Amino acid sequence: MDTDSHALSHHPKLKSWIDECAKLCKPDRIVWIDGSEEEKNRLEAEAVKTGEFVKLDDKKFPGCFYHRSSSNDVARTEHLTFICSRRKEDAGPTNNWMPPEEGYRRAGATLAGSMKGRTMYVIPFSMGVVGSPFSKIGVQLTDSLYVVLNMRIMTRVGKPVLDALGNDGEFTKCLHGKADLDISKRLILHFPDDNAIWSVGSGYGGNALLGKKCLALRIASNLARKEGWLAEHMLILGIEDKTGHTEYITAAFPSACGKTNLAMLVAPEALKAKGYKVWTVGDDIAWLKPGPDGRLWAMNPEFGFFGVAPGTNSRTNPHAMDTVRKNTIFTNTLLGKDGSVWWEDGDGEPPAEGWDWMGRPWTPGQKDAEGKPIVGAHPNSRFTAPASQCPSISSHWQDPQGVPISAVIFGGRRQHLAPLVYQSFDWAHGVFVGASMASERTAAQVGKLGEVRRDPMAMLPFCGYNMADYFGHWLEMGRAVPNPPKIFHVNWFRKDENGKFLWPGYGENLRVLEWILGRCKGQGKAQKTPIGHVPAADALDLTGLKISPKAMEKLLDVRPEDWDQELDGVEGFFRRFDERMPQEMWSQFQNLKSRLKPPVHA
Ligand code: TSX
Ligand code: MN
Repeated sequence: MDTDSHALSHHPKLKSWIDECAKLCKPDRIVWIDGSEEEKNRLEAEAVKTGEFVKLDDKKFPGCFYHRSSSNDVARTEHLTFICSRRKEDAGPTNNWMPPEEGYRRAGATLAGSMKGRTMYVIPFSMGVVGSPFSKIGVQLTDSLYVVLNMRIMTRVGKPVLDALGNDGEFTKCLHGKADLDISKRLILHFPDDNAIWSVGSGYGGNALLGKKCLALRIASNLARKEGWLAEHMLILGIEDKTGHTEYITAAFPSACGKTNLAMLVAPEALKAKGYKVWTVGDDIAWLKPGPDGRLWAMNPEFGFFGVAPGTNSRTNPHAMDTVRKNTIFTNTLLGKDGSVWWEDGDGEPPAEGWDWMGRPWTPGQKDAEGKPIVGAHPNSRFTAPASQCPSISSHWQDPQGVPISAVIFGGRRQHLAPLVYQSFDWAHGVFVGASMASERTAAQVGKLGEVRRDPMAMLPFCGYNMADYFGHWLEMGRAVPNPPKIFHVNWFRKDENGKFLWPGYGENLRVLEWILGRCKGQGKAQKTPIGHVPAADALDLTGLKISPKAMEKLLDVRPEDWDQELDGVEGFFRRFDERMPQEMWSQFQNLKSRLKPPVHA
C-alpha cells in the first residue's frame, strides 16, 4: 500500500489513526487531499471517468457537474443516527443511543475490508477560517470521490489545515465508508467522548459530508457545552443601514421554512430606497461565542452552501440562482440531454428530454400509472456551491472573530397559532420560546399533512447530547454574556380563514427584521401580550406593500384560546425530559400559562 504521502503530515497521532483505519478498511491506496486546483481538476476528471460525475454544458454551466446518488440514499436517516455516549441518559430522550463499544463493533464489521480495490482519501478540513480561535479541525477518511469533491466546496481543506494542525493539534476523527450502501447496515455514529464520527452505508448529504451536521452540530454542540459557547442550526445575516452601519442577526428554523432564502434576502424597493442592504454570512450553521465586548459573536463554520434545489428560482432566491451558475455540483436533480439541470419550481421550462433523479428517461408532463406527475428532481435534490460566489456574501463572512449578534430569531411554520413576530420578555423567556418551537408538516414532506412537530431551536436531530442539558446550557449562556442578543419568534406562514397566506414573505420579511433591529435599540413600538411583545398596529413600515389593515390585524393577533391548546403540546414535550429539565423552563411554562389565564379574583 502506498502511504508515501504520509510525509504531508508530521502528526504521529493522526498518522497512527489513519494506519489503524486503513488496517480495518483495507484500501488499495491512500490519497491525501492537498486542496490545490490541480488536484480539483484531476479528481473531477476521475469522477467523470468512473461515472460518479457527469460534466454539464460548459457554456451554460461552467465548472459544474451532475451526480446521482443511490435511490435508497437520498436524505439523512435519523433512525440510523446515534449518539454513542457512555451513558444513555447523556444522549437524552430525543436521540437514538448506542453504547460506544457496540457502535464500533457493528460499524467496524461493515467497514472491515470494505475499501478493497478502492482508494481511501484523507481530507484534512477546517470548520471556520483556518487558524481562527473559533475554528475546529477534522480529518475525514472516505472512499467516496463525490464526498471529497463536496467537502472541497463545503469546508476549507488540505495543506493549510495540516499546517494549522501541526504535530499534535486536536482534530475530530471522521471515518466514512460507503460499504455497499446497504440501508440495513447504514449507521451514522457520534462518539462525543472520543471526538470521533463513524459513518457507514451512505454516500449522501449530512450522512456523508461529516463536517456539516455530524461535526459542526452534533460533536460541536458537545464541545460548545464544555467550552462555553453555542453550536447552532442557524443562518447568519447582516443588515446594513443608510449610514453604512451593519447589524447582524441569527435565525433558526425547522426544515421547509426557507432558511436559505432568508439568508440571501433581497430588500424590497421601498426598503432599498431607505438605504438598506442585506448581507449573507451563512445559511445553515452558526457558532456563537462570547466576545471581549460582552456580546455574543457568530461565525459560519462552512465554506459553501448545500441547498435544496426544488423551489429555488429567480423569484424565491435570485442570489442562490446566481451562486449556482458555475463551479457547482448538482445532486439528484433532473439531468437534461443537453447537459443542463432542472428542478420543479425552478427557472424556465424543463428540457425536452432528460433523465430523472433515478436515471430513468424523462419528458415534461410524464405521468405514472395513476396519472400523477412524475417529478424530474428528487424533492431533496441539492446544489453544492462555494459561498464566495453568492452576490450578497458579506465582506465579513470570513472574519476570524465572527460578527456581533444583535438578535436571535426562532421560527416555525404555523397556519394559525403564532403571530408574524413577537419579542421575548428576556433571555430566559427567549430560551423557552426556542425550546417550545414547532412546525407544521407541508404537503412536500412525508407523513401526515399539518401535523405539529416539536423542533426546539431547530436542533432536534442535531443536538449531540441530552436536550434538557442543552436548554440548561442556553440559560447559562444568558447569565455568562453581559449583553446577550434579544430573542424573537417569527411566523411567515399564518393563513386566513380561506387558507390564504396573510403575509407575502420573502423580501418583504425585511420589514419584520427592521422592527426587530429597532427593538434591539429600544425603538419600535410594541404592545405587550401574554406571549411577548408584538408590533403595535402601525409599527411595521409597510410602504409600497399592498396589505390591508384587517390582514395586519390578523397577522399580529394573539388568541389565548389557541395558545391554551399549544401549552399541552409543550408540556408533553417537556415531560419527556423528566427530572433533568431545568426548573427555569417549567417556571417559564407556568408563567406563560398564568399570563394566558390570569387567576380570576372574586
Ligand atoms: O422561503 C420562504 N420564505 C422566507 C424567505 C425569505 N418561503 C418558502 C418556504 C418553502 C421553502 C415562503 N413561503 C415564505 C417566506 O417568507 N412565505 C411563504 C408563503 C407564501 C407563499 C407564496 C406567496 C406568499 C406567501 N405568494 C404570494 O403572495 C403571491
Ligand atoms: Mn440545516
